[in-house]
Amino acid sequence: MITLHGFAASNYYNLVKHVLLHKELPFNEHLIYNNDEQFLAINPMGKVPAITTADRLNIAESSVICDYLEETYPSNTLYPEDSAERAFVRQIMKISELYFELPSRRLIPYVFTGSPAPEHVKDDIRKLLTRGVNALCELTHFSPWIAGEQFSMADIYVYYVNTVVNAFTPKELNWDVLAEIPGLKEWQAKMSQSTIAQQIEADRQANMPEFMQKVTAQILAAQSK
Ligand SMILES: N[C@@H](CCC(=O)N[C@@H](CS)C(=O)NCC(=O)O)C(=O)O
Repeated sequence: MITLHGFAASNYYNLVKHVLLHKELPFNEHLIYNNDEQFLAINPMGKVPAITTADRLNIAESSVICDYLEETYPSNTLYPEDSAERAFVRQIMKISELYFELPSRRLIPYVFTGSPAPEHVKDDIRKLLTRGVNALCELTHFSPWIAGEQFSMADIYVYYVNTVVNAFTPKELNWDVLAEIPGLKEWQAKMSQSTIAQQIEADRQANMPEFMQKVTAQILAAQSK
């Protein structure tokens, strides 16, 4: 059976979990945090999530795990058959990772330490997000799914990326980034209503107090050095 390693407060963890649930694959959840030494043996990068496959192979990087799951378990498919259409789905995922997720994530340390991000950092982040907004305005369809008629990996991927964008940019940048893309907020709301997304959200909320405790302890330890 597949084991999913990580914690439910992580949006990357949750997007992989959503794929596993969508594909109706049996899996165990192994609760482990990045700073646990034991985790480095599973993922040398120390980043959540990772999976251990039924064949005892460890795989990390969420998009790589998504591809592995699709290729190994093609039922309830999440990529179009046509290679050009598949590339289009992956293009949307990659742009949302590079230009939405990663810039938004740069705000996290400032949020947790309570110190405001310097203006030059905010400017850098705004520039990257603007490129992402422009590209996603061109590429997304919401007809009814993000890449067109077929529900795809991009729907799951971008939905969980957007949870991070939405958690930090409105407050820290005073900018509702998601509202810039026509149709995106309505689609995000629809995605959040699925049974799978609701289960994942309940699990995320249950994990939040412990996650916050861990993060606070890490910050205090770093400050006392
Ligand atoms: N590129 C990785 C990013 C995963 C990631 O950044 N996960 C966060 C948790 S949400 C993490 O492990 N952060 C700790 C760190 O960056 O060292 C992926 O797609 O899986």
